[in-house]
Amino acid sequence: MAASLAIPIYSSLEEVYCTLGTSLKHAERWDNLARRFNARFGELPAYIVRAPGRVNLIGEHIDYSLFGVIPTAIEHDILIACAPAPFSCLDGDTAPSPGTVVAENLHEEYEPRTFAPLLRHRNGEPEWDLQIDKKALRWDSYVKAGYYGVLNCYFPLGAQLATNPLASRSIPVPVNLMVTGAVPPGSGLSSSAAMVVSSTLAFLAVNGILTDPLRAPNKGKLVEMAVENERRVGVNSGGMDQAASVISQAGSALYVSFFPHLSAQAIPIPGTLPSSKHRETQSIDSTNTQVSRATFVIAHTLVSSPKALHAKTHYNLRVLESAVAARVLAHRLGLSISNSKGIGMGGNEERVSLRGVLDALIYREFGHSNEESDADVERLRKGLERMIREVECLRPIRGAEQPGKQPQSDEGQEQELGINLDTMIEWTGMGRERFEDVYLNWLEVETDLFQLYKRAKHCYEEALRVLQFRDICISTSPSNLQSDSGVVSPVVALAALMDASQESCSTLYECTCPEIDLLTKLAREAGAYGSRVTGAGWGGCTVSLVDESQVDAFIARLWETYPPYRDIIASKGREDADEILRAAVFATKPSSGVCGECCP
Ligand code: NG1
Ligand code: MG
Repeated sequence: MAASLAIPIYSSLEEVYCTLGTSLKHAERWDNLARRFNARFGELPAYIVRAPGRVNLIGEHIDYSLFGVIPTAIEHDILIACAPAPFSCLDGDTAPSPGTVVAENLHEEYEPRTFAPLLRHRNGEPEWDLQIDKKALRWDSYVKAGYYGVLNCYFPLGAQLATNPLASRSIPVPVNLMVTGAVPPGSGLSSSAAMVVSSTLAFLAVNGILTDPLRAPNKGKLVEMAVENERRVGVNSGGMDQAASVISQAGSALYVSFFPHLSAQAIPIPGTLPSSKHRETQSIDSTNTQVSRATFVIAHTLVSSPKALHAKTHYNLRVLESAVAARVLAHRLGLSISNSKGIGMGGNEERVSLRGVLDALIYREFGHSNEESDADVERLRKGLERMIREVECLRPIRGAEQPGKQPQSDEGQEQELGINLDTMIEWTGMGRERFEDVYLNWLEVETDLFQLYKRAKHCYEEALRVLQFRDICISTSPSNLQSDSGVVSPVVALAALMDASQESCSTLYECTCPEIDLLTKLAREAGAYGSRVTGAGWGGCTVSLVDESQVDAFIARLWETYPPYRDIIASKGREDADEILRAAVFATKPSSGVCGECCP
């Protein structure tokens, strides 16, 4: 097995200022943004920064449980042009307070916003307050999220000021900025992370931090800042999107792992692997592999999923269920969770993650090591297989006082049961007060029944699928693989993992919706090797693995068969529908992560 490229995320961010080998299409966007900035603010921007969205190939809803995932940045990105504001360019006659921001967006539906960081006191300590309204979905909340990171890290207040070596002796400058985004919002392609990452970069740039080698954050730090501060908008996300947006390398997928700390590996994507030509030849003779390339095609369900608005009943509820499932498993398996570092969720070591429980099991059964050597990957795999068996003790059984009793009801029915809050607290072995302190004060959720079994089962099985996906991608000899159904090409094996992931997201994690289930089914019928939801789900996009030579036919077939696309064609006519359809379904190339340019 070939070692794939470990990316030095702790090297400096200098390459952010690269000479951009952008295509003409992109160069025009940069020029246009600079022109519009000039027209609005009376000068050219000092910097333009870029952060891309991402598509997740496999590993859904497991990043916050600290399991590795395989996303890749896409070409769609967010650009921010920015400059320190000369006083005369700010609206109004009075001098702006420190760090005032005038934020404009080239897209008309997003209104211009002006805001300034306020000082408030909590427990006697001063802190920055940018007043993010979590109840309203506002585009500038993501700009503010990025700004928080820069203010807290480089302009600390109170006691922090004396102890933080990065602290600036000056005050944050007033900023003019202009945004243009090409990542569709609410679609699982991480427009939010692209906004937060690009906003962080913009505020670092205008305050002179990005160009100061002694203070500029490295890529790992930039990811951490963006993850921590995106949570201020209300979703307790993992770190996949920000890592993909910052660290991705053109032409590769990214294996991102979060345990025991953030690390990333560029892995070749299956486009370079031989694949079977047609889906019908799924089981093929090993000597008969035809060399063709596979491509990822993204298709939008046209169902928008405003994740921040329904976090209580969807995303954050899943985070909580995963965390509590971990706690119950640790309790049931008698695993000590107190001496492992880096296993806690949301910065609390007591809130063990599903990955942390696995680590404690591996430590007890096989001895411990944090290195990701082949032997450790083997231990990880064995540990995952074991946990997949152990999660059976979380089955909600009607009338059972304790988890672990033999199931009595029929499986389908029992899967829907779930457990109520009282039972869940009892299962953790914690007192109510401590439970509330550790879990309910952390995340606000709304549900009658919690699903620990289904969530933990999805998580461990999905984590295993990620390892299998990675193994296939980095295998040096992409010859055909032996599988239960005979010999298959690597692409077919990857596609089978994607299909299994989709099934699990639909039935166990319940993060899809009827439109996603339908679109992935239609994608397979249209010739995709495999197809699945990508991103948080409940709407948004699917990703399909398609033979490169079949991409146009595949896309045309989806336009004809997915009812919402058909409706658009029926109401607008094929020609007028073209632009919408091309934006909804497109092939994607793995793109590079963040970059920026100092303007002359
Ligand atoms: P989306 O909604 O696709 O940007 C979210 C989380 C990820 C991850 C996925 C599900 C944010 C910023 N990102 O992604 O961390 O948990 O869902 O795999 O919320
Ligand atoms: Mg997002």
